[in-house]
Amino acid sequence: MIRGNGGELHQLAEGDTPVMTTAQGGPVADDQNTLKVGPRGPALIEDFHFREKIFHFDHERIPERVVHARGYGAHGYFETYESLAKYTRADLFQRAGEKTPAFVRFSTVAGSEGSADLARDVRGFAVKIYTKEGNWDLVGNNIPVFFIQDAIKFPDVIHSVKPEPDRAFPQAASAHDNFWDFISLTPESMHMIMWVMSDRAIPRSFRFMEGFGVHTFRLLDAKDESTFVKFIWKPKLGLQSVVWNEAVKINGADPDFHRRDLWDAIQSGNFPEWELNVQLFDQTFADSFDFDVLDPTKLIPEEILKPIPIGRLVLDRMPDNFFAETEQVAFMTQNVPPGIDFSNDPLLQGRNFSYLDTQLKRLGSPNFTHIPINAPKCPFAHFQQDGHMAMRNPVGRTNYQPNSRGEGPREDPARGFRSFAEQIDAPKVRLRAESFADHYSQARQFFNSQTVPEQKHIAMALTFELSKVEAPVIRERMVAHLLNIDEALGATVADKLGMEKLPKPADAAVTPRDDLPASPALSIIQNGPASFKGRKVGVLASNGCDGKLLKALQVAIEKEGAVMELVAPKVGGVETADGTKVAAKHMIDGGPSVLFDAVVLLLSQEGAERLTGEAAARDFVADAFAHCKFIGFTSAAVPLLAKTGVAPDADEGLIALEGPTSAAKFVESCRKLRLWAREAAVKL
Ligand code: HDD
Repeated sequence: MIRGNGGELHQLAEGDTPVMTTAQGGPVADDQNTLKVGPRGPALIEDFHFREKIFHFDHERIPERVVHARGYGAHGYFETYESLAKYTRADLFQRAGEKTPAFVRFSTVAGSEGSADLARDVRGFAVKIYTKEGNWDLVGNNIPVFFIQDAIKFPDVIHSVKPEPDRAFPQAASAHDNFWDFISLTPESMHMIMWVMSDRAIPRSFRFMEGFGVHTFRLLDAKDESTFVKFIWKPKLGLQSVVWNEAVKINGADPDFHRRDLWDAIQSGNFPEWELNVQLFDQTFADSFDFDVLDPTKLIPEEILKPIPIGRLVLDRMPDNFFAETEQVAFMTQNVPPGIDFSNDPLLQGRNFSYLDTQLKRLGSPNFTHIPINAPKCPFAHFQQDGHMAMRNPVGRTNYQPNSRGEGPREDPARGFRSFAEQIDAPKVRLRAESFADHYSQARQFFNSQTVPEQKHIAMALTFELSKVEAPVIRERMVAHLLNIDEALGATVADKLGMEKLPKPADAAVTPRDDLPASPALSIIQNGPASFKGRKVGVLASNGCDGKLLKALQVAIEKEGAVMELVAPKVGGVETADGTKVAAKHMIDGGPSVLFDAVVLLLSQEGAERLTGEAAARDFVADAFAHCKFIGFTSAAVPLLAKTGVAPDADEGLIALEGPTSAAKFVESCRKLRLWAREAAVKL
């Protein structure tokens, strides 16, 4: 129901259905039939209710975001751990334990609003914190570096990844000529490319990914002294991604996989949490660091500069209305409170123009700050007035400063935002700094920091993407870059693409370094969770299955903080051997194993016999095995395993469930999330 600002127009008794009205408030008598001359028409233009209804419907859409169109948001709060007054005068960091309201929107970059969640893509991680001194927007990604060094190239990188302009495909996919053509001609993108080809680009859940502010920012203390800072969000539930073969299938089985995951978690009270970490450094560190801290294609390894946790973000409430909040939320990098300032990173400087401009296009009025999701939650006062949809206008006669009536707000040099007074004496030029010229060393460091399965996934992703590129010259140019990152990687990709001979390594402005030590913080597998908390087990059950074991599984899974969902031949559920009826969440065709982190085959002999004949059941098992998941099974389920070519003792990821204590043991094994040792055998 839509409520007017002045309260309810129609006073309702408890239980009454409200009277439908037009947008002007007029009660409606008939919403089923247009006004016509006689029952068989023609229709009359006089029908103002019909015209208003259709007019409004015709205008329901606003332009989707030119990037990050598909997103999902949630409300929550940021809690400060300790006072950071030593480094910043930003109000939200002054008092230990203080909670500040926040709104977060996660997104994919390339796909349209209706695209699938598991595209191989960067994920946006945009946080708006409604501080007492104005909104702070930390508009980050789940990857700490970016494709380009200068904002002037942003339209090019985005044009290249979006659907090609003549044919309008592929949707939400970088696997096409235009993208790789641009990338192969842009060596500065190589570090980011390694991240995008890694499993970071196919996260299992928004809840299991990191967020990065990417740029170097400044913190300013009460005396305007500056400390450089990089911001990192770390998920309390640890990192986790899926594998590509799984991602492709999830997109078919549940294109809203990430949305549903966040919705389910928050609605069931399992509020996801991230810690905000900072890497703090001064000019001396910046001068001595191997790379330029203003270059957004570089990161500072955590092993060199330890991130310090300074607070936590908890998401505990879904929006009431997706459009009003998630679609209309307007993030802007230039929204920083006093005490936080920009660096000269040329990408950040360009972003500070783009975000304000894009909101006007999207939301249609300079008054987009009047929309509740964008309005500050602190007192505010200015003389900006009028314009489309102005909801708040100054009252009284005076709408300017200075004025001789002593009316209206005045600026306050002590409390207001002050920029860092950096001395700059340099010519006005269009030049890229030489300190930005090393494009391969950190790409190599990233690759060297991955575990063997992760390195393999990168090689497979590159092969897949380049296999979709039609022009051999683009494939060759990319392999030439890969040879500068890791020779074996370049050779593997070339071989898998069927290239007859290796190209010459690409010319490098700076010789790639091989003395940068591996950084374990860059690997997902080395930063997984300690428990199975927040994960999901799919139990494939049949009539006549062991009810006690089912109960024991449920108890063990819930004790771990995970969720169990029942998959059955019929969604009505199953009747266990002891006659208990249990409802299912999915029927087998609608609940493939790609939707779960681990699976159990809880079958009776008769159930197993029936299911061995069903493709969906065989796929359930085959995919769980191929995706290196832990599989619990009752002895009656062995024929189903056999039918899919899986030996019940193939590896330690296959766990026979005998008796109620086996349930707890199975859940304990699941803490490892995946049995990567199996991967070589399944040849995914
Ligand atoms: Fe951007 C949206 C993150 C570079 C221009 N960007 C947008 C969103 C995120 C990012 C998370 C979605 C916000 C939301 O949920 O509404 N963008 C980044 C990061 C970048 C980056 C981490 C590099 C470090 N972006 C970047 C550049 C430009 C833009 C260089 C332009 C010069 N970005 C935009 C935009 C968008 C946007 C066109 C589209 C919709 C919007 O802003 O509100 O202004």
